[in-house]
Amino acid sequence: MSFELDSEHLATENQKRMKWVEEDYDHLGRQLARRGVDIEKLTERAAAFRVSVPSWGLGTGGTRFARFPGPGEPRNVFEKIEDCEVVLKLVRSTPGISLHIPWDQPESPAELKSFAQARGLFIDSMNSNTFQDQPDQPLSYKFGSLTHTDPAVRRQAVEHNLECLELGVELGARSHTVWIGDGGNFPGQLHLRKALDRYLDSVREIYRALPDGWRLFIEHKLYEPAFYSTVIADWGTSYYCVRELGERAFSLVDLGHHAPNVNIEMIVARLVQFGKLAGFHFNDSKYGDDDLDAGSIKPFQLFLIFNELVDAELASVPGFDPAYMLDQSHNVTDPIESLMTSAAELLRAYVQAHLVDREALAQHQDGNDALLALQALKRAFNTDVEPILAMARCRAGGAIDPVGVYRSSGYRRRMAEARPATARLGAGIV
Ligand code: LRH
Ligand code: MN
Repeated sequence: MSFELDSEHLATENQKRMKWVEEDYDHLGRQLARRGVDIEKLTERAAAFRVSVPSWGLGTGGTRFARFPGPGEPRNVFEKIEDCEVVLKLVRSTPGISLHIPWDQPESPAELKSFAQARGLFIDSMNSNTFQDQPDQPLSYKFGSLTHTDPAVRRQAVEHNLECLELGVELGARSHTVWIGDGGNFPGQLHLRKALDRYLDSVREIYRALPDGWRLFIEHKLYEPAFYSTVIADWGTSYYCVRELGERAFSLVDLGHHAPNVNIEMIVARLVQFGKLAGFHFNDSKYGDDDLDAGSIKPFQLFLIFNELVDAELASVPGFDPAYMLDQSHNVTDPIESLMTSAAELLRAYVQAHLVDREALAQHQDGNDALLALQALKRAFNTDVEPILAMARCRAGGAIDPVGVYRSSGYRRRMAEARPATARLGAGIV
């Protein structure tokens, strides 16, 4: 496929919008100057913000009931990378791709790596998969993987993770993410303490094989696919495990993996304080692990999470180096549009969090002035920073209006022609 989203079209579309961006940017600049904020410095920070895209987010997602494929779906990892190039071209903040194995297993790792590099992309985190059985797999993960009662199944799951590490080294990745769905559907099905012991025995082997300079990310999740007990169900269990494993193990926070109303920004503050925050799988949800677009349901929560992250960044908390990744399932939208929009929503929360007057906030906190403390946060959250986001994208060679440029480019229509749909109807997240 050689259809390029050409720079001329991008430039023309930006030209149409440049006047209002400059007007709004200058106006916001004056407003922020009154608050002692230099808009140019903030725009530089915005331009440096990075978030990785999940390879599994480029196809249409689904649920256990059904998946309704969209036109021009990527049929392999190379076409997923082509679509990631479009996202990067238009929003400029997404050079990293997280891969999922075996969904993205390449025949030639070197070919895949150079294919990505040629498009300005790099392979970020590797993700193993012991929550599905592969066609030629000797032993089933129906009753678990790294925590299975059968040592042979645990062995098989550990081996798969070790293969992901080896492949990741060839692809230039620097971290490995382990999420397992292991758990039980009924009381008594699992011995809750022994299951965790088995987990630690297995993951220690993976940790021991971690290549130099790599980090291991442990991802907790409250429930699903297990519906009564999940072995790594919450941040406390994850934190205990990463402490047990060693200094290169960290706890990854997927926003959708918590019970409704859990204070996720406080979990973030704790993991930052303990020096064990791996980073994030950003998305949003109303009920369960809905994997909806980041900032689409609870934008204030997203802001409060970035408020904790920016506070740590400005305080130069030792070892603070979170990996920002999206992990979403695009069931009813064009995945490219959702990924671009979500990357922008993360950047919005990050820039707004830099607008918090932290000196004033500290005074209100020390003075127990709850109302003014909240107002200090709300004032930042209620600031429309869109001109900064648009200007940062535009100065970096991206689009002032990514979705507008993408739609008028006809990319999806061209992909629908170039990528005849495979007759793969069915269900599931990918
Ligand atoms: C589990 C999860 C995990 C991935 C999967 C695709 O719900 O968040 O991060 O492996 O989604
Ligand atoms: Mn996730």
